Amino acid sequence: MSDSLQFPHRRYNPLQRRWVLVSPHRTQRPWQGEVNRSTGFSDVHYDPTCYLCPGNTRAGGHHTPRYESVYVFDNDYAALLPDAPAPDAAHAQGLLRAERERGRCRVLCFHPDHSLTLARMELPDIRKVVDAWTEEYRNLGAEPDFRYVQIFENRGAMMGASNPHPHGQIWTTEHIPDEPRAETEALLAYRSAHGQCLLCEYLGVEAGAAVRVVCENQGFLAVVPWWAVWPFETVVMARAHRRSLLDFDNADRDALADILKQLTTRYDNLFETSFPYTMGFHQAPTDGEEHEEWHFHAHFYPPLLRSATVRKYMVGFEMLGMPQRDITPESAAERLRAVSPMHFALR
Ligand code: H2U
Ligand code: ZN
Repeated sequence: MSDSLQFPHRRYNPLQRRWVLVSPHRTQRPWQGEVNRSTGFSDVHYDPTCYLCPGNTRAGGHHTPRYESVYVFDNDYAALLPDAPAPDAAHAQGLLRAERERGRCRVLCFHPDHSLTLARMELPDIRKVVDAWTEEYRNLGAEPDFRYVQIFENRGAMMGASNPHPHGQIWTTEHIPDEPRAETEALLAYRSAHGQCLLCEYLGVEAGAAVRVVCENQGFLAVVPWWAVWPFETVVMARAHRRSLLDFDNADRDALADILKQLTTRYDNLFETSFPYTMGFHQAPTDGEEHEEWHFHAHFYPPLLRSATVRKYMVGFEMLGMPQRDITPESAAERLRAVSPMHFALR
């Protein structure tokens, strides 16, 4: 990196059209906090009190069948309802504005084994999760009331996951939520200004520079983006211009399973823990438009900073001004590249 980037500066995020403050000199600060180690792995393969383990009972007396690979069900405590009524007409405009938001929430169990995580699942089993995500996106997206399908995983108690059993969620909404809406607008604006896809171009820049690359395969490139806010934040981009999971061929689906395993393995190895994160896919809205501008990618937002227990807090200037980071994206990527590609618990 050029010497000029050793001093405080701000970096532009063209995908979300905002800035992040980078303060590289602060990484020299002494650290006297705790540096604990805890693997965070369960060695319980079946937990009789887990509502996601096969054969158990969930809230409201629902029964989880003895599933053998993946299992999807409607969230018993769904944040969105398919038939929610519209708020009163008095809220149609003015300062107390409200709108109807219909939707559905689904829970997807990745595997019947309670102790596993994506990082420690076998590739053919992760591939079944990719196929289930694809079917959910296809089916929920085909419902005319729902214009966006958000697939995500909250991993670890630090991120508020209620249960270590390997699972993710899928929420679909009547309106396109703010994050994917902002990205849609940025992708459209870049395309009309440059005649190119922003992420196709960005992928080329990152592959050429190599300094922020964490891992890759034939179908995907994983980088700590130039504009990362979280210390070890990554973006996983499809190498080819794919609008959504529905544009994927068989090789793309295998490659997605592989890159997810590679990346989560490196995350776990970094602090020898079950690395917490929120991850999710951004892809074309399902509002009936073609969305040629869309380029499938995943965001990983992990909270950890220094060890299995020391996390970054978004407080102070970051809540009131803008996000800030000390460790540069380049050194975060270097550290993720330096760990073994083999999971520490499987070695
Ligand atoms: P999280 O661990 O990411 O919170 O996901 C678990 C979801 O499972 C959560 O949204 C749902 C919760 O509402 N759930 C059920 O649908 N049924 C249950 O019996 C318990 C939890
Ligand atoms: Zn379980």
